[in-house]
Amino acid sequence: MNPKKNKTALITGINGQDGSYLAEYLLQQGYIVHGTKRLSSTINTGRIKHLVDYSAGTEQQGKIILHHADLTDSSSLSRVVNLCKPTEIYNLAAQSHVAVSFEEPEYTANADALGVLRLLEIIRREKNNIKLYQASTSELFGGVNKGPYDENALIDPRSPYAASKAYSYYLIKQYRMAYNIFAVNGILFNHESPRRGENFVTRKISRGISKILKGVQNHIALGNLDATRDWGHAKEYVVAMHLMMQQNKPEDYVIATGKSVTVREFINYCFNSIGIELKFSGKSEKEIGIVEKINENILNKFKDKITHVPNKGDILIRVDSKLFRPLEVESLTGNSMKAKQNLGWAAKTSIQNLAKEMVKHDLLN
Ligand code: NAP
Ligand code: G4F
Repeated sequence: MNPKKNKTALITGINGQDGSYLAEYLLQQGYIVHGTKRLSSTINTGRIKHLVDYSAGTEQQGKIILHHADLTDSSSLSRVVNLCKPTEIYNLAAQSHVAVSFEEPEYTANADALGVLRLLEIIRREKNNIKLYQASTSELFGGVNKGPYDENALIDPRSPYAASKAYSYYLIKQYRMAYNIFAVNGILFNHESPRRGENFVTRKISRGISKILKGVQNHIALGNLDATRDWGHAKEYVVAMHLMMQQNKPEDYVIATGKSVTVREFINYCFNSIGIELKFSGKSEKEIGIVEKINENILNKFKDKITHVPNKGDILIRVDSKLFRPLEVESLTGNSMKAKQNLGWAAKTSIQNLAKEMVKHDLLN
């Protein structure tokens, strides 16, 4: 008998970037996959539409089974856990945007901090040994020193988002110790893909390039170009989530590539992938990215999708001070040696290939 056959997973936030990849991965592993979405997600299910069977007029008959639930509503969470009786819960749902958390701090805390408390309380009361994966984050580390950060690094949150995730991080540890619940924090560094939300910087850049080349906009407005991030591929990171949940002992893991680059370098990788070389000049909000050189052999590969070819000297990147955050995390690099040793997991996709994949996807779609 396939030992994985009886496993039932519940993924909160299944229609997010990570939820969609994790659902595909767990289906491949033989799981029965349930997921939660919100009423407002009805227009947001693009990433999982290939996993849902709408023909029957219900969302209960596809490869995955969808339920309505909200992290701010414990009765909805409790109802869904009761209905699908999961062996593993992956809590990926969150108000996941750092800048938005400064504008909606109370809502962010309700969903990202108290939401986890609600799930832990349900698991504690159910007494069914349900395992819990909590989507924790490198934002915990805040950047007080240079890193690379591992599982023992100082927690120093710098946004309402990070403070909420810090609360849930500690809660996971406490419930593990107090009630012997199998609960783990996956401390994931930034991970991206063609499915990344459009308001995160990497996707804003890849989509912005596509819009420039289709004549829809003439430049991309961005905030802090000096920020440094350790960017990996989301499709690989969901495998690490699953591995953490299969260990004998529940433990927290940092998941990262170990290499980081600035937003400006990421912009260059994206433009270079389609044959455009930029030159940056000016400082802070006066900084601009100007076309320096065009390699037509590379750009011509996409000629069917391009309606506007930029010229040498065109300004394609501008800095807008409104996009700076009240408090910035300047630099994040992770050390995932523990994951390599215990889980056999390591990141594979280079930042250059990630940038290339995202730009190509946005140009072709
Ligand atoms: P995402 O694309 O923003 O997906 C988040 C999901 O949460 C969406 O499906 C959203 O539903 C749902 N959601 C938001 N508020 C909710 C609420 N109150 N109740 C129920 N569902 C709610 O995020 P992601 O990039 O896949 O990230 C997944 C998780 O990992 C998040 O918890 C994030 O904070 C964390 N994380 C992400 C990264 C990263 O680099 N991607 C790194 C570290 C940690 P709607 O579609 O309805 O809005
Ligand atoms: O893409 P970002 O919004 O991601 P951020 O803030 O690092 O958060 C992401 O990663 C975290 C893990 O470290 C997750 F926990 C979190 O849920 C989320 O997935 O911004 C990256 C950097 C920042 O320093 C930001 O200031 O890019 C800088 N940036 C510059 N211009 C911009 C922009 N960010 C956004 N979103 N939009 C801009 O125009």
